[in-house]
Amino acid sequence: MPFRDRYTGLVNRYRDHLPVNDDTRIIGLGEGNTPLIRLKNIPRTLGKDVDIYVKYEGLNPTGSFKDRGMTMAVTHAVDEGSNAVICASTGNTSASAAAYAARAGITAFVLIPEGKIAMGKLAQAMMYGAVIMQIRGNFDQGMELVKQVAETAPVTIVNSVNPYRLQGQKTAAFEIIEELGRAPDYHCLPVGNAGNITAHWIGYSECAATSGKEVTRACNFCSGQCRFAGAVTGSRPVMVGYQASGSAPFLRGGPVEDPDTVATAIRIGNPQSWQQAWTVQEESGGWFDELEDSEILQAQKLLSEKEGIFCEPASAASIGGAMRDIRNGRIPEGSTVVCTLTGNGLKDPDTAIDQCRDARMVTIDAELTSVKKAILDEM
Ligand code: AN7
Repeated sequence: MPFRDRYTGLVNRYRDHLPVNDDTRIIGLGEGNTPLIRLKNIPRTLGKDVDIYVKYEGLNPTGSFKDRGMTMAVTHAVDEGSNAVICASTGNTSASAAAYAARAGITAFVLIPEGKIAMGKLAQAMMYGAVIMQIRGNFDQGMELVKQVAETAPVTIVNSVNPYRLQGQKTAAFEIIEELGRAPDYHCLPVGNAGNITAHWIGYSECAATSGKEVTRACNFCSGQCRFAGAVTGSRPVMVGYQASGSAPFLRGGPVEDPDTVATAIRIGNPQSWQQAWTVQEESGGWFDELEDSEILQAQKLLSEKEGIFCEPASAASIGGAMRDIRNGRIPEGSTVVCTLTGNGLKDPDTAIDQCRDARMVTIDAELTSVKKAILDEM
């Protein structure tokens, strides 16, 4: 492959569909282009005729889908002359903001809830050199503080309230359509702030526009002039959002005061894209549902064990929810389903090890007979 054609990230790949011009300095780390993996073993256990694909966003540069949005948000912040970005975060946004800020040579300020973010994410924010503010409070309180401080301080917010974030994240829908040759019938995602489900809907809607079907929300940056160059599709998926029961404002019909869940990434009680998410649900004919922590962890383990794919707990809500809705027929047989695995399992080793107390692990002497015996015992 000629050097100029190598993959350098989603902004270059989808340049014509993103708010950049020819001389924009792109802050990128090769994000996007993540695998869409067809599940082999789980569908068989469901006893239903469905095609399930997972979009493994945990393989982005910092291990989550946030990188798609962050390359766009930080590119734009730098383009505007900003020297610092700020975010509140349950973990992944802070890791991503820190990495892209490092790449750009600017400062990242991150507000995280003390004691409630997964260890891998904290390690990332520290390593990338962010200024970390652990708050004695939750994500929602951090978010309010960030919005207030950004009114006067010279910092650019890179949470998903920044519209450039959603522009970057919409490219996941482009990739799925290119690979499947059409939109899936159902697209299932874990929902926290609801930025990602909104971004996917923007992406699918822009693709649908290319075949001349009615589209209700055009690209904000090109007034609907863009023409998606990939596979042509007139259809859009039904969008399904899953939340953790202890942190499920979309199921309760309003903000949750004190959200709690093992899936700390989606420990969010006051979603920033509240209205947009309801619009997505209405326009796509989709729904929200909730999973208990135990169901989330079960799905995470099942996906690892049966398919060799390790995602973080929050991400597993998508596959856990989809499995339930396939079993009960809400997602009918014959459907093609895509589940977004938003973050890498390595982000949260503590939760993983905690639930593997029955792991097949023995401690033995460093000698051949012991190894042989262990093999025979486990066969
Ligand atoms: C793995 O990092 O909000 O519904 O501050 O990390 O777009 O909020 C993370 C969210 C799903 C929810 N899965 O996405 C943060 C943060 C993972 C996540 C979500 C998040 P949105």
